[in-house]
Amino acid sequence: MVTDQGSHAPAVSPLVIEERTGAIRIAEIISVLKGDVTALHIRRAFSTEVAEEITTNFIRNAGRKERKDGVPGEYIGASHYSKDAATYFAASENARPFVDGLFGDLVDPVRGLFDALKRELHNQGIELRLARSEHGQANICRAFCWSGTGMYALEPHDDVAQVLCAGNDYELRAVANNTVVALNVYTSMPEEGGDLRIWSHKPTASDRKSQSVERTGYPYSTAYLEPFPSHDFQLKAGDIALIDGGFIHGVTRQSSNGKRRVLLNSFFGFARPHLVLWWT
Ligand SMILES: O=C(O)CCC(=O)C(=O)O
Ligand SMILES: [Fe+2]
Repeated sequence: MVTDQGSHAPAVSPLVIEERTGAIRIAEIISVLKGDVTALHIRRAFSTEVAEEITTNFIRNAGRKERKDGVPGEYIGASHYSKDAATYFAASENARPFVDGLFGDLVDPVRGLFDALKRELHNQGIELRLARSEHGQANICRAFCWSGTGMYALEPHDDVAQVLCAGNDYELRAVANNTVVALNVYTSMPEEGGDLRIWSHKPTASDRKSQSVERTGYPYSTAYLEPFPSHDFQLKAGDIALIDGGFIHGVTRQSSNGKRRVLLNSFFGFARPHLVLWWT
């Protein structure tokens, strides 16, 4: 077996991909959570009417902001990325009314998935809950609309560096030792592009160091990614994608006229054998 001692070439990690149309099943979600499936794409997982209503609520939302951390895009909600726990949980509490405003009185796909997963894990003796601290509790999701104009609308990155680098005051840091699942729920998609691309590579700490992205996991260069095969998920409003966020992924260039690309996003994973945390 190849071990990573820093001097090895970055390893190819095989992608296990499942794509189909229809309702999402709990067993499939758990297969991503356990690391058996790398990426699960469910087409038409929820109705386009619900998708349209959430998109309208995103556009009208008074809490919609421009990102100011070097990642081009707009968002509603809080991100733990580069924040200490006190700041993140306070930001989560402040953003809650705006996150709730995305859904109004809809029965929404994120809460539906959370509740169903919570029920099944509970039957298995495992607790699922939102991450929390004395400063507050995470929200169920945040909403994003990426606006990068280069080769990618969202540059290639991994979602684990930011979890590994979370301070000691974060209970969610323990999830970095297991699969960090990213849940992406698409409510609006452009006519062209905006694919979710995932590469056959799960960087190690030394891989990140070699690319100077050990604290951010963002962005990986085209040259670095060149040796790795990739898979593109072509998405439509109403689709759900769950991926192992440890694999490098990004969003391809999108048509700039017409519909925006809007998604709801959350992370979850095992912090301990009997505890799954969920955060944003
Ligand atoms: O927009 C997407 O499809 C992926 C989003 C993503 O990777 C992230 O928010 O970390
Ligand atoms: Fe990501």
